[in-house]
Amino acid sequence: TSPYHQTYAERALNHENPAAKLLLETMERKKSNLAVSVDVTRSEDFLAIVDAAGPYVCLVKTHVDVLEDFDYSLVERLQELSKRHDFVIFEDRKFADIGNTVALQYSSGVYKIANWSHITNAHPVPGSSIVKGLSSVGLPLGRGLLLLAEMSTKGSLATGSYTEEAVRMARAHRDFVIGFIAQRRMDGIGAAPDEAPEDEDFLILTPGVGLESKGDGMGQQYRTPREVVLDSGCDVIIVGRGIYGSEFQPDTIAARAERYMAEGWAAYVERTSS
Ligand code: S5P
Repeated sequence: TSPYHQTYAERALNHENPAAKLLLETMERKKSNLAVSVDVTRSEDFLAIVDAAGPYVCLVKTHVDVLEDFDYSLVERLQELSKRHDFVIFEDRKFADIGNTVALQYSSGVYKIANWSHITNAHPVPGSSIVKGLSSVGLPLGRGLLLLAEMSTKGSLATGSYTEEAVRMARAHRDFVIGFIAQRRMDGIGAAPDEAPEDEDFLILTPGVGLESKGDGMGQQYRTPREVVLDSGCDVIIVGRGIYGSEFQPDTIAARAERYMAEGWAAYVERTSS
């Protein structure tokens, strides 16, 4: 059976990469394929949102560079919450430079992303040297990388042969590249029928998910959890403003997260039982 029909628990066994395994096991344990994306500028709001949504999510996606009062102690508090609520951490850094530069950006600077983020991501635009650079830092630490094979935005250039090349790049580095940011399953894409490895199992993490809105007036496009998980076969739904809104009210955040979690899981149950 294809990853589309397999359970997250079955798929955890197919993965050697510790970050991929951890994510799949967490999804199964918590019965959640929901990731919350927390794009706010104050650490206090950031931690309150993570704490409120934490019980309902398998993963927290961060953009630590938008925090105007960032201090490295924030990382320790995030790690505490990650232990308390049992979620994986994904810094959405979208690396896009030459191997040597991304290795420095990943390991060093103010954020030292590789120290604490189980998963990060990169644009495939520089070619496979970006994976080499990042894996020189991340692989010894048991980290995992997602390639941006597609984007959720209107007019995205990551389509067609670009997407196919991204999948080929991942296929050549399966120890470190655990999957994609994409809008649909990528199994077998860009491979001749006899070329796609039979055990190919990439994780698909998908942003652009919302129940109340179709877009944000700045190019973002939203689909529902059901469309994303059942129709398109994606594994993790990434929801930001649909959960934390503009008020950052803990009760509202928890209620919305619970709703997205329920919808995402129901779509997965329907998919794996069909
Ligand atoms: O194609 C993409 C890739 C990413 S990682 N489209 C996206 O929206 N993202 C990220 O997902 C984006 O950077 C933001 O952090 C999140 C979506 O947030 P929302 O508030 O629109 O749900």
